[in-house]
Amino acid sequence: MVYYEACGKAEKNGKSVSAEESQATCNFSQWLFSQECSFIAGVDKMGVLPAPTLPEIAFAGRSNVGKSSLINGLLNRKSLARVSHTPGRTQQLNFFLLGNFFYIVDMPGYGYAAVSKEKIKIWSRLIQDYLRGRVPLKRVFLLVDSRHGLKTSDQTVMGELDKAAVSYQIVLTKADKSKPDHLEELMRNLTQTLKKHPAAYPTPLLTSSHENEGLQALRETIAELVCGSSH
Ligand SMILES: Nc1nc2c(ncn2[C@@H]2O[C@H](COP(=O)(O)OP(=O)(O)O)[C@@H](O)[C@H]2O)c(=O)[nH]1
Ligand SMILES: [Mg+2]
Repeated sequence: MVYYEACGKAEKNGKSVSAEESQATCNFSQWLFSQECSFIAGVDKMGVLPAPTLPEIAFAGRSNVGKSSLINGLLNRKSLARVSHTPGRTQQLNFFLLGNFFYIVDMPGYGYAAVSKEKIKIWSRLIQDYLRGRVPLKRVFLLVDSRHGLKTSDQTVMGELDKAAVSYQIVLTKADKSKPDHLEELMRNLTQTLKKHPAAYPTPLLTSSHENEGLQALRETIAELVCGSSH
């Protein structure tokens, strides 16, 4: 029962589901994210992408948004961040294989201080190359710091994703740093903004890696995307 409660509401896509179904989704996603996770490849614009044989989900966001913390939190481990911080890999698409089920793609952070324009140019070229016809990519999770909301660089990336018609979803990070009123207003405004973005998933997810908030909901969203809903 404790296990079930840890998994949140008995609801899927806004519809109520039975406790049994909710429990099964929860069990499956927790099992999925406890699988072995291994670094497969760091890919730059000249590089070769892994064969498109498995589904992929990608994480993107400004530098320091909390991407490494979130990915580590989802997986309950620390190794992914270490790999992605390795010099030379910070401007690559880093591919990780979870079990033998799907790839997690850690995208380069963008929008950092003085070099933001140059970095976003490099990032844009890389993402465009990656996105062009990348059939197995199920969704890009675009991380946004809940204290700051959307920055210009986030909007640029959202424009790129809309143009490439790649499904993406905003994940708000560091929820523990803000008051509930601020978060409520941010969610309301974002939901309005997202209506104007054709490739955006309409609802953002609210998370805190430090307080383990929203991580299970994100695991379940990903499990559904990569493995379908039959679990
Ligand atoms: N308060 C709070 N800080 C966080 C959270 N997630 C990450 N951080 C902090 O934000 C900073 C950047 O985190 P990191 O995961 O390295 O971000 P990345 O550059 O996007 O990979 C670090 O100091 C983290 O401790 C969170 O959920 N809450
Ligand atoms: Mg990082």
